[in-house]
Amino acid sequence: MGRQQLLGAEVSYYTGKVRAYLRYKRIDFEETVASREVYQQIILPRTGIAMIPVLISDDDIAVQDSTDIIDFLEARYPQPPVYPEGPVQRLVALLLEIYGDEWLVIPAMHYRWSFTENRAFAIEEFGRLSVPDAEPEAHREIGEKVARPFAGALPPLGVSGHTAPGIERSYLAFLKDFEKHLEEHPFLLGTRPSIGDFGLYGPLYAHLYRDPYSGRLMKKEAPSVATWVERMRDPGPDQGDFLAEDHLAETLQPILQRMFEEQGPVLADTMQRLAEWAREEHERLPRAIGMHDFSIGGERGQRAVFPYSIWMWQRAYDHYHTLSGKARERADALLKAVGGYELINQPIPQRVKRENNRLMLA
Ligand SMILES: N[C@@H](CCC(=O)N[C@@H](CS)C(=O)NCC(=O)O)C(=O)O
Repeated sequence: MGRQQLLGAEVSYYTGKVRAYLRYKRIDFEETVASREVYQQIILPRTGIAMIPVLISDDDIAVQDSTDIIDFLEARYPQPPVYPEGPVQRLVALLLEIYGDEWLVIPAMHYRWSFTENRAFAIEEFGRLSVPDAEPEAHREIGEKVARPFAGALPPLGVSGHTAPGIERSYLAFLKDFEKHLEEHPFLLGTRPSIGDFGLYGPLYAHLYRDPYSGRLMKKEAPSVATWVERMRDPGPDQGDFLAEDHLAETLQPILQRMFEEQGPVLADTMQRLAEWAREEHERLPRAIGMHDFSIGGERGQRAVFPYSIWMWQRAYDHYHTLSGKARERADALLKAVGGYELINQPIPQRVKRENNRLMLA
């Protein structure tokens, strides 16, 4: 097979996730910077939306969405699989992908856009990637313009002066827990990465490692997390294995517990809100359907309701509901211990699907 083309950027969250996956799988690919020109000439015409990352496969199929890209490639390059065979390990991998994709985006965006040093760094980068040939002075100006919608995503994500201390508390507690886990295990589930590691790498690379202020913070507070980022970025030749017999390290429990405590209520409420929304007539499903309350690190705030999260949740939910017998018992014991049992046993009243890169009611 020939080469895959990845359209994205170093500063981009979800591009990092796919890039790490491609490198781990040793898939031959070329990365093209998503400049303004690339958006106009390739991304928009091929996908209909202004989002990265985009994969243009070696047989010219365009795929957007980091999860869809990974699943598309996983079908073509099954070895070594990033979805563990072990049912409990697979469940945990899917859960932590959701946590990385849909929850750690809160600290990632907060640190990038609320701290002057990171913000200036990101703006310069946005400018440089948007118009690579422009003069350096033009980068800041163009960067400011291009960055505006990203920085503007803070209120919908629930980042405010009020929630900021909670976001930082929650992130630092996560770092501490992940640090403890990584002191014993190179990856979440053993000596090789799973879809859960790729999900966490999204926020933990571009924003929380690579942005200068957050990078120093990570190296100081959680040096093993920084080393894990480097291991994910440049995977060595040894491909390792998942822990035998579907074993799960106990050090993952506090991480899952925090996920269910903070993100769990948001997922539950998003499901209800989506079902209510679906009872009325609408032309199409927007990215956000109103606002709801949430708590993070002990602070309460308001954030937008994102139906996309339910598409991610369906993956973990559907996997769990295929389990029976001993596997189900083991999954249930874990879920009860980390506070996720009720949520995963709550039927999804309105499902969603993705078609032509758009989310819609199923
Ligand atoms: N769930 C999508 C999210 C993609 C995404 O949000 N990409 C960002 C860059 S990292 C983007 O292009 N945002 C533009 C926008 O939100 O309009 C994925 O996994 O690919």
